[in-house]
Amino acid sequence: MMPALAVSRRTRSTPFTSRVEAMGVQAYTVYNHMLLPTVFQGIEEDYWHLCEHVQVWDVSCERQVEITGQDAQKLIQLMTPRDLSNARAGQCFYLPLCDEKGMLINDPIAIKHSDEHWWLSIADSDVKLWAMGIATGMGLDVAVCEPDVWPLAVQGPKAEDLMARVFGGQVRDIRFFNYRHLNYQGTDMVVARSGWSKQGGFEIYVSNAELGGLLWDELFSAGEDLQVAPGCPNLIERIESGLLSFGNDMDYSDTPLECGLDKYVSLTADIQSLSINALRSSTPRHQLVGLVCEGKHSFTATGVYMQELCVGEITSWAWSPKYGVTLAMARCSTPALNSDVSLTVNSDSGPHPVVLSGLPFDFNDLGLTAHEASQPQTVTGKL
Ligand code: THG
Repeated sequence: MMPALAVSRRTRSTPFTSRVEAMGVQAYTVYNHMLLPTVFQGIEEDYWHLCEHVQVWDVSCERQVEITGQDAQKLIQLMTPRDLSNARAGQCFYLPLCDEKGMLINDPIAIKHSDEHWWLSIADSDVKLWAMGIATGMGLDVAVCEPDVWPLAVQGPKAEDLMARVFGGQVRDIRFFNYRHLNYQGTDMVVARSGWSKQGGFEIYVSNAELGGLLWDELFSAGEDLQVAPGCPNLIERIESGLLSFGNDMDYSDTPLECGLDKYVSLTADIQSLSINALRSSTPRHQLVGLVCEGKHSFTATGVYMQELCVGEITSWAWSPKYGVTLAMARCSTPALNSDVSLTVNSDSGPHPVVLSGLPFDFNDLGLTAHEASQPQTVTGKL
């Protein structure tokens, strides 16, 4: 039997927890000291549903770190090596946050309200403490806090139709990684086109706990014929889509240049960022890559081998029912990646060869075709 998670004030509940439990959540993880559902019907059932219909996700654990004051933009720029000099209100930005050695601290979505007001919608690490430390140490004119805002994600191909029924047709005009202030029952809410899946959708930054319950219920009644269901970030979908998980695929010991986040690092820009000098002179020691393994496996051991030599470790993996292969993300040493020698991993059934891929996976290039939920799954690639 799986041990249960003992919930207390330290493992914070959310305004949606009662709904999530009434609708059959099967497991939680703890993220930013808060409950995050991980399974409803089953990982594979949830996956197919997400790819075909629409789901409502309690992602309240994506806490907001709010930075306000004269130096707000200055502090945000110090925290990230991504050039934000052209950032406008109404936009969201995926940001690596890095320390003075160039090591990752977190990878939030930043929401710009104005030069003097930003939110960082954080992954699982204590960004508020780090931001407060920099602000105090450098004497910046800012206030840093974690306001009570609970993101609710609406994800899947029918997400836009469902959102239009609840918030009006204006949601259709919100572009990817942009947001608008929309009124819900007299309360202003930030609604962005974003979310931790590649099936399309929105995130509602719910700023009133009581309205949160109402909104949850309204999304479910308005979406009945769209087969709306409760969901959560899905392991299979996010690996297929190449979305990285801080704490799993990268952590405090990686630079963004070692995780394929190069396009969010503005190496040549003239910016005041704590990490930019270190990143300019750094040489990647390892690289986060994709691995594809024929068949359905359980990677209980995480080593990646070049003959007898361990040259890397698997950071996340999942069986892909759509492509009929097991996919993994792995952190591999740079010299091993530049060699022609093939790589192997160990599963519950012994050693297996793997095909190396960039991230996100390019399934066309791998010669893999997508199967629908009802089709038999066979491997057809050049694996
Ligand atoms: N939504 C919100 N907050 C979050 C997440 C989220 N905080 C934690 C975590 N997720 C942060 N990590 C990511 C990682 C990837 C993306 C979003 C958040 C993402 N990336 C797109 C991609 O990789 O293609 C687009 C990035 C871009 O190019 O701008 O969406 O999900 N509120």
